[in-house]
Amino acid sequence: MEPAVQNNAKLRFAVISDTQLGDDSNGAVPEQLEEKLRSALTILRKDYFEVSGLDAIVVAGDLSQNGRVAEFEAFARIFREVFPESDFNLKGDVNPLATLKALYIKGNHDNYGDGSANYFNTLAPGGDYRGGDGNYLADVNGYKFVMLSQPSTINSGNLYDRASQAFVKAAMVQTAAADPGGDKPIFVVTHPHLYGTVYGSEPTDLENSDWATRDIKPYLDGYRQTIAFSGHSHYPISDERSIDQGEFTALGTGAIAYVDNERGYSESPDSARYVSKWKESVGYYVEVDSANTTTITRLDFARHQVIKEPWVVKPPSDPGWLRYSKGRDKGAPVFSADAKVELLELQPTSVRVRFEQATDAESDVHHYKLSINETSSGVEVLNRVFFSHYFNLAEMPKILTWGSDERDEGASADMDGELVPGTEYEVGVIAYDSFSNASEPLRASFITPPRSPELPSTDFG
Ligand SMILES: [Ca+2]
Repeated sequence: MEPAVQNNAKLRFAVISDTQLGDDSNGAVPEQLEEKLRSALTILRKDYFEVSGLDAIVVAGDLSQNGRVAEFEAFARIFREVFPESDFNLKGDVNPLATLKALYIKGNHDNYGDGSANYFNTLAPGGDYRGGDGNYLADVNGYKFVMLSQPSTINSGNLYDRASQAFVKAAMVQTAAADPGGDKPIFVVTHPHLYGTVYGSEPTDLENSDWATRDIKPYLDGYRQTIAFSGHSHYPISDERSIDQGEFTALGTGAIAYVDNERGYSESPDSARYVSKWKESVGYYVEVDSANTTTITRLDFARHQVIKEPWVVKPPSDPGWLRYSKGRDKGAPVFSADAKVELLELQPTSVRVRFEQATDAESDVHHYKLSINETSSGVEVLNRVFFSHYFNLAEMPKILTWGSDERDEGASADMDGELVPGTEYEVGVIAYDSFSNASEPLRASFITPPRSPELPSTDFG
């Protein structure tokens, strides 16, 4: 991986989240999860800390899976093992001479059971943290980080109590007042997304849920210099919606533990069709230069690669600030000129299709819709919706196949619809990008074979 570093950066930090160090059954921390954290930190060390320097590592919550002491201790042990120079703040053991700051918050999993008490008995977030349920205002090279934990007072992944809201409000007012020009970024870190910003923060066409809080955004609106990071959903950061600008800039942080996807498709959100979700592991490397331009590089820790092009956020006074608005991708995906739907396994009541994936110039191909219409009536008899697997990054397959009778375990889409033997159908495959633009369909027609005649019984007994 080419380290994408600039020489004039004033601030360099990494952002990771959702390490979920723990097991749902017996409390042991799976070695595989420990290794994923170690591997991500080792890449940050070798490619950045040892090359250009790294000022801080931000962790946007869910260090643990169950809030157990052993899980927080595992996180601390691995962090200190890879970065002995860090101030990773263990309770009663703060190193004021550290050259790397560790900025972390509690996520909803860190509150499970006695998690909140275990967190504070094991760790010391913010180093000099003195109160406020894990909330603190950190300073790194003169840049402020508003660090907001999930409060232990509310049993929810998406709600904040009055004290937490008051903390954010005061931190924003105080930080913004110190920079009247308003160009210096203010970093805000929460565990849930901020409703109405990044991918996963609000319901989509098929998914009737969200991974976001509505309690914090009102205190950030009006501060365009805000750059807010949030985790929780584990949604792919390869998705261009994982950066969003409206009132301010927001980014989803993906996850170290595993990738997750939308519900409501014919394919499971945990699909292991090509690669296990447990392989994926992503995060960010961020630089701020002397002109207050923030460059965000997406990192694929699993494959030790950079993901696509960096995102560049200019300061608010620059006319080029707004690059990542919601409606920015207007172009539809396209199939190559010689692409076609191939029909495999044509059966009396089902068919399987195969096609070369479409591409999209502005964002990503996110999913496909397969529709089958009866030719004579034109009536749609079934449709299936499945992922492009762009979340498998360099292992995204070039060719996809899907069966009309296929449904992943864990998928939630309606599976009504069976073909009738001896009938002519038209099949269409449409590619959708992350911004819901639809390609022209790839089409083919076919006739289902008649049902095989009953074979005579061979049982003469
Ligand atoms: Ca597009």
